[in-house]
Amino acid sequence: MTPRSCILIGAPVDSGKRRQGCVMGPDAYRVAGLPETLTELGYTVEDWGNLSPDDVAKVDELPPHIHAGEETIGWTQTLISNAETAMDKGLPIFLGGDHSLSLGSVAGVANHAAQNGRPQFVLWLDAHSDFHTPQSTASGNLHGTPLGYVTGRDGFFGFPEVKNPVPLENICLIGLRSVDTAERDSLQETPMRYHDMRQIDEHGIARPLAAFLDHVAQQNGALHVSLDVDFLDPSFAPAVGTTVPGGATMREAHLVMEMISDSGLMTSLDLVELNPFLDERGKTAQVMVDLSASALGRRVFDRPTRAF
Ligand code: B3U
Ligand code: MN
Ligand code: MN
Repeated sequence: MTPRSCILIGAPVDSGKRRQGCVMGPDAYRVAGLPETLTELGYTVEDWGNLSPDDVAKVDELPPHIHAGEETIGWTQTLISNAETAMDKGLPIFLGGDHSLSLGSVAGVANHAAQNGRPQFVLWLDAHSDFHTPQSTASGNLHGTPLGYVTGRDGFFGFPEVKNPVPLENICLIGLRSVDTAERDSLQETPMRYHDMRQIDEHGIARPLAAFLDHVAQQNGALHVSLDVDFLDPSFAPAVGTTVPGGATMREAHLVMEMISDSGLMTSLDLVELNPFLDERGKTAQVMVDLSASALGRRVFDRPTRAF
């Protein structure tokens, strides 16, 4: 069951790409009322403030085009240990920060699940598949690599060893519409469940999600949800560096979150890639807070009970 205590972990990671601004993300979620919203839903809320990365010496083995590798290694170290500790106390919500924070958040929660004898599952809500390695990424931006890292792909020199790689069968990606050729080729060889927007247009978003949630429930899994702002269509969520048109609507996104809440399976959550510098009067921060509320139990009615 979803715990009744939420731990807010500010992770103002801005090292995973060149365009700056995600450093302001954690505070934007606070200003948009995330702590109060969770309290109103009946949770005890602990705010651990904003973390900072460990200091890391130069790593010569990383390819030269990798941007700010050492800083991301420092974040990964800090986040792994904070994720492990937070999991004992409640449901951590990692306030990003760009998506490179998930190298640490996911590796950390997976360690905790392994210690408790539970399989770890990951739901990746994103326009991108983020399955690169430091060698396969053309951009050199490490926010494109977290799924590569946490599944135990090679080439992450200088990063903490991934003690409990997430099995590929335990990962579901929804919202894909921008996948690089190198990622696409490796993705297609894996047993991951990946669903692009075409599939969602054709079959709806509920079907693949329901199938995945059933699978997690059958195995008594711990479920980490990683929500990238660009999962949403930029018309609803403009505050992101990598807008890709054709994303999820507000209705699809809320439905996803409500189904996650109904399942009672979510054990940790990332809110990533919010760049408040690009926002329109706080609109995107507010949308992310509202979606978090749906994932944590906010409803119009308890359950639809009346026939029509
Ligand atoms: N796949 C591209 C673009 C990208 C990945 N994640 C985001 N953008 N947000 C890359 O740079 O790896
Ligand atoms: Mn992403
Ligand atoms: Mn993305």
